Amino acid sequence: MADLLRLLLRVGEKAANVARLCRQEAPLFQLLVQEKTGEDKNKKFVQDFKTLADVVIQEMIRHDVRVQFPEMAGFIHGEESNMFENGLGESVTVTVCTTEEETAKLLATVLDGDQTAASLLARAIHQDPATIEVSTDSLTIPLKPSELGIWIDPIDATSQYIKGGEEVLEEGRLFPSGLHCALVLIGVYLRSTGEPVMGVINQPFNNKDSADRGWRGKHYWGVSCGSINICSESRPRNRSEGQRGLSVVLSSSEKQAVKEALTSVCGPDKLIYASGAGHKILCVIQGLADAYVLSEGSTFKWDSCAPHALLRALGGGVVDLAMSLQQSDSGSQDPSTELTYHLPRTDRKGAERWANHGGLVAYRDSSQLRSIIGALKGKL
Ligand code: 2IP
Ligand code: CA
Ligand code: CA
Repeated sequence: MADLLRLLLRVGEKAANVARLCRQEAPLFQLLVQEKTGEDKNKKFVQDFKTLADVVIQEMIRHDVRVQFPEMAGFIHGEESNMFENGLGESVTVTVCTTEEETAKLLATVLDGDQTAASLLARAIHQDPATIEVSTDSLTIPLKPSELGIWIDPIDATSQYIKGGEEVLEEGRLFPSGLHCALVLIGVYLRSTGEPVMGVINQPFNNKDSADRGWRGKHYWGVSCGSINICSESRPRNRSEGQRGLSVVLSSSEKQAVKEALTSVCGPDKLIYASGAGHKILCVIQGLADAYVLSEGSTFKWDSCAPHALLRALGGGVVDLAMSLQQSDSGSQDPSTELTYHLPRTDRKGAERWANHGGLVAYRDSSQLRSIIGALKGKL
């Protein structure tokens, strides 16, 4: 299944090209940011453009995976629906066609006849991405496409993507907000058990090239199945927890009770607030924080599947917080609390069926997870 990994890295790079293009090209950028002013007469259509960028990316990934792995066709899910209503109230199904011209024609109908914008998008969708160098050649992954499903979040942290804050990232430092929080997330899970087994994360806006001032991206990947655990990121060194306390990243909207409970295990200034669910898990993967705690059911399977696979490859994971709080203190982590990706909640409708409803804790080290669960027990 190294073929699937290579394909997902390539299609993740194409997705990043589309995301960058929508900010670089004036006709597309205008559509993206006009929403900010809220004064545009055609507001509904303009608001829809950021969703269109998401839909286009998701459909492109779905199309490319389906072409190479037809067995996966019915199991490629994502955040977005491909039914789209244009400014004229017409419903259009957004699909990626065989040729660039056909795709451009279809996109023009969604974009109310805006040929320029449609052609720019279609070109990026059909263009081959730059080659990604990864040492996956000797990698044998014992999985069959007919056993797997995929979760796609075409752009996570859309609000940061639209806002466009530019940060110059520094190694070893967590930057809470900005364009770098926007991520393309592609996660692969086992249909039978729901375990996340492979993940690709593309960060379209990692750094700006000093020569041409264009954005350059970065990609991260991981595979975790059976005895195979490989990740593009290395396991960060464990600093002594006793000396410094844990560092935990949270959503700025996290409950006061959670913040207070965590101060008992966190060092001073070790509660950090950052944007983007995917970005926060990436911070844990990179060792910029020890854990990400979320007490609400405000993330979805497409947010956590890809980064969860990377964390597993590093010896960590993502657990359901509510379930973990109910477990007795046995000293060891119950594997059944890990999030799974194959079953919807039958008592909910729409996107809510796929919410990580119990909240979550993303961690690299299970003893740190135990300290966090211990601190939160009885406090929520
Ligand atoms: C969002 C996005 C938000 C996050 C929310 C996700 O996904 O990652 O940033 O909230 O949970 O569902 P927060 O930043 O408070 O953690 P999207 O941008 O795809 O809607
Ligand atoms: Ca998301
Ligand atoms: Ca999204």
